[in-house]
Amino acid sequence: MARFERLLITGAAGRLGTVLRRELAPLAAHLRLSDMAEMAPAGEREEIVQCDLADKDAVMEMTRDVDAVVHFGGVALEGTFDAILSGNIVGSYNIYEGCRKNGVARIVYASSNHAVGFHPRNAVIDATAAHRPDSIYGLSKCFVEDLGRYYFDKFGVETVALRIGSSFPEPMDRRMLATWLSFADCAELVRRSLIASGVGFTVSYGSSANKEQFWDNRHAAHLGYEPKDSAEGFREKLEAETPLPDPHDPAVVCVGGSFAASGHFEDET
Ligand code: NAI
Ligand code: 15L
Repeated sequence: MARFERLLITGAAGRLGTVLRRELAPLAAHLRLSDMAEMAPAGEREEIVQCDLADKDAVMEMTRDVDAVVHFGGVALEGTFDAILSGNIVGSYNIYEGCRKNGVARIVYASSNHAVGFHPRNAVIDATAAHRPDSIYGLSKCFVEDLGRYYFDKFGVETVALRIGSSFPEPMDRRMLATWLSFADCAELVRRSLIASGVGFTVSYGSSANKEQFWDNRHAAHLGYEPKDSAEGFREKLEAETPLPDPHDPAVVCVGGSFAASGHFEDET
């Protein structure tokens, strides 16, 4: 049975947005789907809003009459400061303002492991770990997490910030043996983040039930998320395909992998 009258999903044309469009449909009487890219046409009980998150007026309108926002839109990789400023920082500010002014109760935000990407993997961090962004992209995730904290403390708008590891059809390298989040587990984590009561401001890591883990998710136990998949079944294949890495390489030492090891994006382009 639908628990929400209307849910807004941003980034609905993207990799994870496409999964969530399908998987969250039973939760809501209406899904409002937004992206600046073109999407498959609206099905029954769907509404399409094609706009740039940096367009304040469009976002204000789009957040009207929704119960909760699943905010997955934005630049999903390292990029230029201007692109990240517009898509992630201005865009997310517009979402939070729209929610505050339109009385939206909760935002489930796609943060990233890159908000804490400079922590060493062997430290097994939890949700209280300090921000240690590994990129301008990671910095934008730190900003939006703090935006969520601020909007809850001051205005009571709830946030679940999901520090997603690596959500792809399957793990693609050795690091993802720890960071992989299957699409099914990702959808379940978002579903739990939407329906759990009294989340306030919660940070949850997002990975499947992988044998290897870089983080301890006990502070998000109240969400009731129980991952079902595991990267372990891919280990043999991945280890056979990829050479043993240099254990001192920052890409191996740090949670954020190659994001931590690479230089400043704008110097390299
Ligand atoms: P994606 O790139 O496939 O989807 C992002 C969507 O946002 C795209 O459809 C894009 O058109 C849209 N978008 C970008 N800038 C926009 C703007 N200014 N206005 C409106 N729409 C805009 O990426 P993916 O993998 O689906 O990721 C979704 C979210 O999850 C992103 O916020 C990403 O940072 C986050 N995430 C994803 C991880 C993964 O492993 N897939 C890991 C950690 C975080
Ligand atoms: C992310 O935040 C990115 O959106 C995704 O493309 C992957 O790079 C992922 O992190 C990761 O760390 O594997």
